[in-house]
Amino acid sequence: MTQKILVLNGPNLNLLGQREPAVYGSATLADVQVLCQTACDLAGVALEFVQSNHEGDLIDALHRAGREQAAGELLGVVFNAGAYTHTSVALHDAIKGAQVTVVELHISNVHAREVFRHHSFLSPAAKAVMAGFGVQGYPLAIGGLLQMAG
Ligand code: CA2
Repeated sequence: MTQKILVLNGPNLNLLGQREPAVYGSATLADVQVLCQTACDLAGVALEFVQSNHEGDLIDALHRAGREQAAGELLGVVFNAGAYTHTSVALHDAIKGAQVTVVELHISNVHAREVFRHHSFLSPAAKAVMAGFGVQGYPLAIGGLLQMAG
């Protein structure tokens, strides 16, 4: 059975490439999906790529991912929760409750930015954290998940 990786993107990431190129670069979310697909193709795993602006949808996706991981169908999740990173106890609880392997990802180096971006509710529940590699962080995080699973 081909295993799968879920790349999950939170609020406003659908705007990637359209604004704030100095912070996030000029690649669009569609470009990011191509980067992820290429990394997964090379590794022989399937990719599910999801973006939602809604916290509840992200929680549902994590619960589903936990069930799929328990069934041996999913290796883990690369999760850019956007600004919910800094606000959401519910997403923290969802990662813990679903017992799903999550790599927390940020395009920018959140620690070099405003103080309100320095705290993450997700990091204590995540297996690993990646920040500041731009959109290349996505294939790097996929590689990390594969190494951990391997
Ligand atoms: O660096 C990251 O990937 C972030 O998760 C991105 C979030 C931000 O709130 C986090 O602190 C760090 C913002 C995502 C919204 O991205 C936009 C992209 C282009 C234009 C406007 C927003």
